[in-house]
Amino acid sequence: MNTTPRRVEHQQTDRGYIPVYTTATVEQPWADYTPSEHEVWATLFRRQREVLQGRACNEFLENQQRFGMTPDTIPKFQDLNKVLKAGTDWEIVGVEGLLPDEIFFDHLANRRFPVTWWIRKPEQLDYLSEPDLFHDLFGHVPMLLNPVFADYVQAYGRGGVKAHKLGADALMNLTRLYWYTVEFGLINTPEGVRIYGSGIVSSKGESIYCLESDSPNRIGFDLERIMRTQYKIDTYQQTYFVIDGFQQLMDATLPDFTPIYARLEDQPAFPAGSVQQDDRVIHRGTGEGWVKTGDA
Ligand code: HBI
Ligand code: FE
Repeated sequence: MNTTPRRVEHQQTDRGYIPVYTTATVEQPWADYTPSEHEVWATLFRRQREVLQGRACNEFLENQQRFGMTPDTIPKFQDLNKVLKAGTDWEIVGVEGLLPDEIFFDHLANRRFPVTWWIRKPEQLDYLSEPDLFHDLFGHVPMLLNPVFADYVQAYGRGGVKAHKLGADALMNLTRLYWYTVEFGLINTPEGVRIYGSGIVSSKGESIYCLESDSPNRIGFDLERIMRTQYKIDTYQQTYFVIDGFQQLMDATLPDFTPIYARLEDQPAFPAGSVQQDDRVIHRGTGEGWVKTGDA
């Protein structure tokens, strides 16, 4: 099996130049993973399970354990799907990598989570610029066992289908919501601020940085604030938004976003690292020691 994914095109977006792969779903070629690929999984799995103790929220850690993922081998989508289907009626589908937005949204709206079948190379343990199996499986799939979060991701997908019809501005607003919640979200818990965002839990450096560095802002969740906030994909985040519970995410998606998008169209965007007057500031970032992804 040729484990080089089929790169079909690159797409210029406001976030940079990103690869977009074939849009079909694919079978996970499990028997073709090499010992070196299982080893990459093992190394990352052990490293992140350790770093996330006391940093990731309990919902993430406990749900991940319910899947029975181990460092021994790359999990089989089929096995995970038994747990996921029974738990929240979601399922994993194999994909080559990043999908065009509207196809990605359609999967989520139908409770299918696209998981990249290939895993990063040993020299990419700390960083790669696109989702791979480790990010998708280790990072995203556990939270889909949380009923409220599972419904939120579906609601996001439905919102995406709608936003895609409304146009580029609406889509940009909605994509920021995904970025600052599903990918880079933090949550307030009785034990302190914890991680639930997938982009963080799959990164050792950012798992430590987001909670322990003085550099980034940590600001209370606010839907419209997030929809106006720019983000970077190739650095650690300069701002993290902190929810008080997963129901807060679900509640935020209940209203129709159409009038919100219309209102936001006339308002300037906020730079990624800015602090605004009405922000519920949990930590005001110093902006110092700001890190390029993969440096730490
Ligand atoms: N495709 N496979 C995959 N995984 C993603 O996380 C993903 C995607 N396509 C688009 C995308 N994410 C984001 O731009 C969405 O928020 C729109
Ligand atoms: Fe992701």
